[in-house]
Amino acid sequence: MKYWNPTYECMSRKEMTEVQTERLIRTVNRVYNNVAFYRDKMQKAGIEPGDIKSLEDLKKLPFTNKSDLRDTYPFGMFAAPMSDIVRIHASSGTTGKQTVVGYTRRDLKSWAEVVARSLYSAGANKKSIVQVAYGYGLFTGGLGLHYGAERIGASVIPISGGNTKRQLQIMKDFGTTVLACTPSYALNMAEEMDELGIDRRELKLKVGIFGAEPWSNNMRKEIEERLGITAMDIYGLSEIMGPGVSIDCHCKCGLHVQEDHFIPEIINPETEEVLPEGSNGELVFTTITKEGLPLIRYRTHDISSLNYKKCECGRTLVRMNKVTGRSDDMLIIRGVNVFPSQIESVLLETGETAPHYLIIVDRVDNLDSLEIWVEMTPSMFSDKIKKVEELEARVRKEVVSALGINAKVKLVEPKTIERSEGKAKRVIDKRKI
Ligand code: DLL
Repeated sequence: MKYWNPTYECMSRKEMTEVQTERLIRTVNRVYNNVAFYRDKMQKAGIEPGDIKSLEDLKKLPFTNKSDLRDTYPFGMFAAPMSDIVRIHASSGTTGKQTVVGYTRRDLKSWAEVVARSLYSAGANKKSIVQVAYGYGLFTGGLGLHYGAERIGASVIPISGGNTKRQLQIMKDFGTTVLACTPSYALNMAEEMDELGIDRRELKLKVGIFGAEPWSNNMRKEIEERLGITAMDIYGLSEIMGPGVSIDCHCKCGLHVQEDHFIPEIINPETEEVLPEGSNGELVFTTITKEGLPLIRYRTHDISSLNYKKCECGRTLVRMNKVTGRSDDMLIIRGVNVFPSQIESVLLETGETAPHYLIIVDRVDNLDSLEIWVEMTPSMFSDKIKKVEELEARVRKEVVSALGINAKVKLVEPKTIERSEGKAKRVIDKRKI
């Protein structure tokens, strides 16, 4: 079967609107009655639950920010009593307190359902052997994929992240067909395979379920070629649920959002105005089935756009464009906005370096500087200095012409740049240190 749940994945827009409206009204009542934060916020804005009668009314509701979760740390925004919370996750974040999220039993069921749909959409089924190499623990990646994979009846290998040699041994011995991990870790595995002399034909791997960090389509191609698989993009964030908020289908032309659980909007991050279909802006989600931590108009800071056109795969769920980065990851270099994924795309496009890079931004004499370290391939490493310099100049030219700003490109020895086992760290911004 092609779809895990065709009733919801393929329903008409009219039916979806009815489902969403009913669930939105229920959620607004729930947060108003159970969460002091939302009651106060709505009262201040002069809104009562009764004012929300249709999806059009969504925009009357106030936004929720990550800082609201931090201010009410740890459980202040939970809408269910702790006796009904059966799981707690947290996202580390780079600054300050963690963001804590709680799930009721029903929430866990919904989560497994959306991940089950995602796995089906990516081509997995009950015969699949799924190696979950996302981290298990407070991070939602491991357990999120785990229960979704169990839900479809696949055989799950809960290996978690790290110990790459063992990952590959198990992948080979157990006949893993689906690998779930971050794209940067998948690349790390491909490299380790080359080093160990494992031919990809010795593996049964067919599909990768990659997400939790931005990755370009060029990176997708690179991983697909090196592992001989089809690489699917899975998106999600702990505050909203975890992995499974949206997923690619075989068309790879946008990620279908599980709209009967999460209503997406795109806003202008500065003015907070809702933008029309197709516009690029910040993704905002309202959860409409969650009991533990329902969130109204949660600002993700992720940049994307929405597409309601019919998809070839038959799903009617709205598609969001591949997330190219977060507004807070966007580098402003001498006034020009640059996403790390844009740099990644250019580097991989040249096809002459290894796909491992690090972006270093600094301010020297009051001027921003951009330096890109990119690894040489092992064969290039033995080349003459002149050849290396020529390549440096070529890559630099490509980067400068694509980004429109000056940059220094430095080819570094193989294995100089730290490898990732989870979310990769690609940028060092010394201006912030
Ligand atoms: O990363 C959940 C997840 C786990 C998603 C496994 C997919 C697979 P957080 O740690 O809360 O949750 O981080 C959420 O990661 O706001 C995005 O900025 C980024 N992100 C997640 N998936 C993608 C993706 C998990 N497919 C934050 N593409 C989000 C780009 C992604 N960025």
